Amino acid sequence: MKFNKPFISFISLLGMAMLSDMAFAQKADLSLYFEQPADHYLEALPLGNGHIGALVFGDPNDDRIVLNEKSLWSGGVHDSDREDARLYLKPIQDFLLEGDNKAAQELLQKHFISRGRGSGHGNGAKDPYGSYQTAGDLRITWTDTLSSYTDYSRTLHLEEAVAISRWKRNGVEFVQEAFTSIADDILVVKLSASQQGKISFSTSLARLENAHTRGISQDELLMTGQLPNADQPGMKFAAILKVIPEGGSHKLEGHAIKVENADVCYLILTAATDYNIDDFHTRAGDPAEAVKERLVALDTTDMEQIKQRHLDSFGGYFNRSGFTLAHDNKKVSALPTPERLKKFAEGASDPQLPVLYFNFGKYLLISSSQPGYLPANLQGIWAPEYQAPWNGDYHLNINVQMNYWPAEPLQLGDLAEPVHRFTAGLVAPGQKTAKAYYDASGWVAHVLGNPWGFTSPGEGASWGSTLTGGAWLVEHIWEHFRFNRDTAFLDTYYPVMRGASEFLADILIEEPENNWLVTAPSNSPENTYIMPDGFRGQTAMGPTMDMQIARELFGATAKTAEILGKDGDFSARLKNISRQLAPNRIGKKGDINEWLHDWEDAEPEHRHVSHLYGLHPYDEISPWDTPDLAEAAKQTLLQRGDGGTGWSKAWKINFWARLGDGDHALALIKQLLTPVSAKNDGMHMSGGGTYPNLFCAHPPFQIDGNFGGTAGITEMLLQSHGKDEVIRLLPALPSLPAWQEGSVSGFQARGAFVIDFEWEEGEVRKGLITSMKGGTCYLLLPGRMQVKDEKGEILAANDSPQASIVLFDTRAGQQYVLSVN
Ligand code: FUC
Repeated sequence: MKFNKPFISFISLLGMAMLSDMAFAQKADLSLYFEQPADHYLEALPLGNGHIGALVFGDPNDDRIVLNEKSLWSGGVHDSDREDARLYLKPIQDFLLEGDNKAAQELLQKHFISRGRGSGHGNGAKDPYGSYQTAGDLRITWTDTLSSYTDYSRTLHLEEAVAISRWKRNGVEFVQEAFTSIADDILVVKLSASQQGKISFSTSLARLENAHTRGISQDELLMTGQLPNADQPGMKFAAILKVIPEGGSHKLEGHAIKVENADVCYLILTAATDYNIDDFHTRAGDPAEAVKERLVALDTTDMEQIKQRHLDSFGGYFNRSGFTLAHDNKKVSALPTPERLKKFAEGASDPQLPVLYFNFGKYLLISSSQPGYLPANLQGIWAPEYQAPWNGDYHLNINVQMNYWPAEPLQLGDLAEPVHRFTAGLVAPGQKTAKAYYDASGWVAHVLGNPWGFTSPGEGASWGSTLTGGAWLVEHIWEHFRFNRDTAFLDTYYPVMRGASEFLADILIEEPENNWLVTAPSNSPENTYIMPDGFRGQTAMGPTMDMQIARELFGATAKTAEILGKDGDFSARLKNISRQLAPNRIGKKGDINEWLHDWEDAEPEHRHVSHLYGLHPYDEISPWDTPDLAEAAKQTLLQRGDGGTGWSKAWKINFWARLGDGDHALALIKQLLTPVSAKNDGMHMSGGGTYPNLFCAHPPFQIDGNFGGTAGITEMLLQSHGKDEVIRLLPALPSLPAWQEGSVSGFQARGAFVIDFEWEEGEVRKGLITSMKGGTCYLLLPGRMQVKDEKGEILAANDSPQASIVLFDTRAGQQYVLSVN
């Protein structure tokens, strides 16, 4: 068949019209878009205000919104320390010093793990350790489900933090709009239609266990419950749902509220527990009263104002920073999100997908971590489970830390408050653990963390002995200072740093071959060595990661003491000890040794790359300060390969970015964006990727990879680590054409500088540095560029085509312009 020309152009016009309609439905870099309701939570749209989390399925027949309250944990405060463990410390260390790791590990498993069931091997919901749990479901069951619906779409708008579903039924267009407000601490769902009187549904709150829902008025449902905690009273919780219809009628019917023929209807939900964030040994007030009071205090006469307050509070975080790439491929980027993932994996160009992933990570951080609440956990704030994988806890050997990697560089350091507070909360229980196991001063936390102050070793020798989990958390305190130069903050947290240093300084022992100081017993997170005699084990002394963390912690504590003008002797002691720590060593394969000896790896492609902690997040290894070690780090990564779990791939983006290899970093972004089916939510130790709703797949769903991926992208665009904290623009830009034009705004560098810049043809063309605290700015100034102050005076110029490091003094609040010479 032959078409004439006018017909073809009619068809293409039609195509364009459809495309622009779809483009209206989503912004390629700022929305998640679907053409079906979710039938799995890994297809649902996440909302959160750091306290209340929601996963919206968007079903026009019977909608499910999974609810979470950040502190809703089973279990409770419990003594998991073995009081006699310290008696076994020396015998275990002696075995290690003699090279009998097998005997050391066996003794450790018998006497040096946590008391009781520990985390219940990741299934501790009914143990004292507990599990993060869902608060239940909010259901919206429409009255008319017989006639079918058409024209369905649902979109998560990241800039507004609003989830919208649309559909048509019997010629009427329906819209469901949902958001969680940081400002008012509520979830709001608005149901509207294109004709009056069409909103008819019933709504209920359901939880499968330990809860009871009842109507407390014609328009309010109250769910209350109490979770298990071994033989003691567990956590109490409550959720309240209020229905505010306009027009029509409504009434309480059993445990549900039925609304008939309304024009518009709002649902408002809030939730609380009796967890006391300031002191987890005591209980906060009755959560049922708390939620009722919150609703009484809320003025619902002007719902538009509530929406505006939401947009303002969320936007206040989201709009601080931005990243754009100029190129788009609308043919792919206008498709539903799961199809974009699929096409991207097949090799289609979709430059906006990594940008979307970046924006989504920022969105998730704002939504799952707000000051005054617990940190983002293994699933952020989103869990439909009663037994979350690994209890949805705070793993301290990479996971919770990775959650916070994007915070400081995206000017969201205030959202790291929960992890700083959490760290401070570990000091008291960690002091007890330090005494019980090591007879040491200071405080320790190992691999596991929960809201109940768990600091004991884990219950398995093969993974539970890493004793630098707490020290790694302290890095976030120091990094917060590096980025913000906030001395008052440092003063507040100095005792936490000091205590972590005291512990490590106290427990180090001298190994016999080189007389280096080492930790013992410990693990290199979850990896297995093969000793020359063939023994495969995990219990070790002086794993490289511990040594790197110790150097970082001692250095940070000593510097802090100097800044604060205190503890001169202690800081001298730390500096002295630092010099005796086992150094990084390059092994026979050209890689960095993971253990004190150059032992073989039982799993050469193991997901943890702990011995590169010194490359990232810590910065004692870099291509410019330590080129040999940087080369060995590269060999390590090549030998490890690009596989692994979601978070492992995300970490590797950061590693390659720090090695200045944007192409390899982009290859890892591709790896991380490998589509994983929502149904693949079982436990796998490799394979990671991305679920249809862009949640990171370990599998199962684990949010750390989202945050690590976002942080990795920032590392590709801006770095400020290493000696002198030199600001480097585009340190690891991929060579792919699609990345050659773009912009960055509001990224933060160490030294308290905020940076904006634009690039074309892969070259920075202009930029702006805002100095927040004054001080000297070290900048790797791109070739043929200059820096001027606000008066137009040239402060630094680079006449050569190569980038070169310049420094200039800045004043707080002043801006410095980068332009081409
Ligand atoms: C660490 C990792 C696992 C998983 C768990 C929650 O132990 O080794 O892969 O992420 O945390």
